[in-house]
Amino acid sequence: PTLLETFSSRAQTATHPLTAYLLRLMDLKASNLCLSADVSTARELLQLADKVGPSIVVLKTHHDVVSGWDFHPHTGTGARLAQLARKHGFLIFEDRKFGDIGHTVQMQYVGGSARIIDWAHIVNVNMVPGKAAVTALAEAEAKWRERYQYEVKTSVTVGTPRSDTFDEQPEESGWWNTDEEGQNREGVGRKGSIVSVTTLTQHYESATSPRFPRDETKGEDCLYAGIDEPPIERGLLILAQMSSAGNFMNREYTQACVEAAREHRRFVMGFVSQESLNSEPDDHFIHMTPGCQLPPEGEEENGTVAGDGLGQRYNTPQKLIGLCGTDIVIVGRGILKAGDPQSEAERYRTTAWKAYLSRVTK
Ligand code: 5IU
Repeated sequence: PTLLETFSSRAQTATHPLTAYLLRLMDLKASNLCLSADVSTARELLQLADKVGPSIVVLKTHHDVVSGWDFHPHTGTGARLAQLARKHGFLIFEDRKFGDIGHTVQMQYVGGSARIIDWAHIVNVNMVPGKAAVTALAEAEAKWRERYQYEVKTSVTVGTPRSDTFDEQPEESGWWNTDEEGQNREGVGRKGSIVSVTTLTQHYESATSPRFPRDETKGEDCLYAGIDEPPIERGLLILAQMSSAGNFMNREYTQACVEAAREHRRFVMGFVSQESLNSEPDDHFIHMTPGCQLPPEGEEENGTVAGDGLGQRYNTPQKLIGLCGTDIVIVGRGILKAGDPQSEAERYRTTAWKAYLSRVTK
């Protein structure tokens, strides 16, 4: 699409179902803001997500900087974030920057204590090890989804709670149903252990199926009427350009990222980049951009803001969205360090949205 095309029109042509969903959400919430929720405790993270949720369309996490992260698949931090995502209407982006060989990144994506794929709609990959990491993650997601759909189908067929067992688990089931102690607790068991189909479905509904909020208090007039829960598909962003000074991602590298994205259009939603990288007619990628701050309220802006002294460089939403043509700005400390993060998030939302509006009405 050209830089003039609106988000709602791009939602019609997007290749990835989750991108189409996100673009519709952006249009409905009038937001192209992602909060980088870099706080250090799980408690702060959940409080923040609940407060800022109405202003954002994406919540970016680094689960490994959060102390007290609860790995429980039903009631843990990931599951509770997924609940907040349903309540407020945003997608969760775990900024994991996978960067290992294919086999390893598959395990890191679906396994471990964190089981990122269960609660994060979006993850990203560092392409340094080569394109195989993208293929490997795509394969892991396809397998996970097949499994998910199978569970949903089975439970629908069964209909009512079934107390008998589900013990014909294939070898790879250990991927997704082992809790941290490997115990068969609350229906989540070790590979080969006995798990009821119903419990598994409940597990997915609570932890992974990001059902869209139906705010009962608002009924049909709810703010986001007209949009449903997101599709089951997970999405990937390729890290094509960085905001930090002196990074090693040159033009050639960025172009290789674009090629990898084109090879996996059904899984790659787009890029973490500093500019729009859509150049061919079939490119329907979305761009999220970190390194964004606004000058203090009332001060005039000229496109950039001083960096953080550790290599981070900042551009304003006007420059990133309006001139460079990216779609979503990712803001961390600009919002987190404000006296009132909630109203500061609104200031960023309106500024970034204005930049988008002026871009498409040029
Ligand atoms: N981040 C960057 N630059 C990048 C990439 C990721 O800053 O090029 I890729 C992350 C790091 C941090 C957030 O989690 O985005 C930016 O936070 P601040 O807005 O607080 O600088």
